[in-house]
Amino acid sequence: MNIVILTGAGISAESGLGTFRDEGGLWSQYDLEEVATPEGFSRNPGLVHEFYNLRRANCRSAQPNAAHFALAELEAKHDGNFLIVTQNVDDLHQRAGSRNVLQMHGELDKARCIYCSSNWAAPDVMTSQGRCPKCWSRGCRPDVVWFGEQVRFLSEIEAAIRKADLFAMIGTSAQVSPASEFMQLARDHGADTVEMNLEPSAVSMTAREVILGPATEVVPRWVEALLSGHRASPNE
Ligand code: BJW
Repeated sequence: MNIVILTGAGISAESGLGTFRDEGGLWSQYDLEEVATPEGFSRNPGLVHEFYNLRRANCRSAQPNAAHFALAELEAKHDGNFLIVTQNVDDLHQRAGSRNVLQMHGELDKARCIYCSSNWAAPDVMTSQGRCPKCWSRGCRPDVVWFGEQVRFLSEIEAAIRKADLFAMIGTSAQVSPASEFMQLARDHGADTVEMNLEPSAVSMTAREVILGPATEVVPRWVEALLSGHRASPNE
């Protein structure tokens, strides 16, 4: 069986990392046009670096939770292809032990040169004055994907989804494309589709099964059922 899992900010919420669109989330504290677009970065790089420096510090002190660990266990015990596609820029899946992870919106722990595009390990405090270790320019930005920029690994992700027998989406509001289209793609290609979330997402109607609850409770339970063969089948 081929499994593809799509995760969003909700899976890391119980590790203490903020989501974006929930009440009190990051977009209620920061204007997304100012901190998550190339235009915002050109206008005020200092503000954007401050936003990401703070989130990087939070991420470095956060720990993976039971949902991240359950997915790592599923990957280790599953006989077949297994891929986690995450919209998250944190590294909590990898720190929980997951191996096959694609971070489609980039990585908080990396810096990128705006001139030559090379990337390197982010310092604790990044500024635009940081020098690129390759071309020595001063033009340092977080290695993340902002609105209007191309997401990473898209053809690889879509190919895996087309071959998936099971597609599960965890902790995302599915309001940002192209990730918001993955559930439909999986369904169109015959995969069983499951959503796990605190509340229904924008694409819940596309899922065969919607399991509501905190990720640290519902994901380990779902993984246990899957590994023991007790999961509800698509025809039940
Ligand atoms: C729990 C829980 C618990 C809580 N347990 N669950 C009009 C104008 C301009 C652009 C567009 C437009 N219309 C469409 C677009 C495209 C645009 C887009 O989709 N915009 C929409 C907002 C309308 N998309 C893009 O621009 C993308 N690129 C693109 O399309 O490129 C095309 C292109 C082609 C060729 C050349 C060039 C371009 C890029 C999108 C980049 C998104 N970037 C961000 C920031 C990344 C860096 C960072 O982290 O700062 O990614 S925005 C932000 O949203 C972040 C997230 O990954 C992403 C998704 O958020 P997520 O994960 O869903 O979080 P929330 O908060 O929304 O939801 C949390 C969920 O968890 C909720 O459901 C809760 O219920 C749940 N939850 N606690 C379980 N304990």
